[in-house]
Amino acid sequence: LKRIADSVRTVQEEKVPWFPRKIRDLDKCQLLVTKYDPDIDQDHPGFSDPEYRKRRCFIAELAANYKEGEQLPRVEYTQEEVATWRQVYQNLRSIYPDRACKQFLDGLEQLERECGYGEDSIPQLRDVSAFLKEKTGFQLRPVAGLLSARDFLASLAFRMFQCTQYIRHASAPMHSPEPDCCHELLGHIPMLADKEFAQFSQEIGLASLGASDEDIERLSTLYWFTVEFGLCKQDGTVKAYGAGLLSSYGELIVILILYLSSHSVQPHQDQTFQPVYFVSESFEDAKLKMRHYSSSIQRPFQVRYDPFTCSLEVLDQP
Ligand code: HBI
Ligand code: FE
Repeated sequence: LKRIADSVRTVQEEKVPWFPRKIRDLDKCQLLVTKYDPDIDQDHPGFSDPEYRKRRCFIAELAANYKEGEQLPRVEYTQEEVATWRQVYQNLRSIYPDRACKQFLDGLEQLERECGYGEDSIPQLRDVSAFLKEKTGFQLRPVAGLLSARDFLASLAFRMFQCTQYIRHASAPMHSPEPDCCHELLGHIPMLADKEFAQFSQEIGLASLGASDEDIERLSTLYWFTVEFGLCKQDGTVKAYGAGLLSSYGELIVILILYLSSHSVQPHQDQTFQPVYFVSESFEDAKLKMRHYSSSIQRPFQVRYDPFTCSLEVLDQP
């Protein structure tokens, strides 16, 4: 009998994983995944560069010490770091008009006009966060590296985007296995200046709160094939809106050749180029499909975001 009672309790306790209710709770959503860490991964371009690893520790520390509501830390970037940024910026910027979707180009142009985006300096999270807050209500907070999917998605529910602040190693400017500031600032931020996309992102986040591990895995796959590697049809051709594409020169060049290969969802692999892409008929279409999917997630409660207090109302909780 005791054993039955114990197992009943376990089932009830496991039913709803903890999730943040107010924006300050995001201080507790900082679980990192270390799979591409330059201190651990021997294939990381910075693995045998002690200077680089020291720099990464310094910037990681800034993120680890950050608490919600504080001013976002500024980083004084070195000449070498700015040179890497310049190379990435110039290369990508030259092919965006051809390869990126309208919403992205529009966001990037606004960032260049109003937020100091350009090849000469790496934008500071503080400035970018203030810019986004005015456009779509999204804000940034610093994160030390690749975040667990659950914590990453949960922050989107609050229109908070967790942003890395270090830059990739100078020896490999064209592709990075982990997110870095080129990926965030060039790949993600221009899209987050679009109202519709911001809404889409928050909805994925809301769907993830308190979801089971299996559902997090599925939402994460959905995120991967849309927000990270999504393509959409525009003006009779295929354009990129996924941040993984828009921050990787090589990938952005080859997608138009590869996308014909398949349209189906497959387990992702992020070490080399994506073998499979997902093309939506339109951006709107991707949003509807995501909504349809997330409404199928079973939860014993509903969440409603209150934009006045930046907190969640949880309804029907047992
Ligand atoms: N962490 N820092 C960071 N940046 C991301 O873009 C990111 C992440 N963790 C997970 C993630 N993206 C997604 O690919 C999904 O797993 C949710
Ligand atoms: Fe990303």
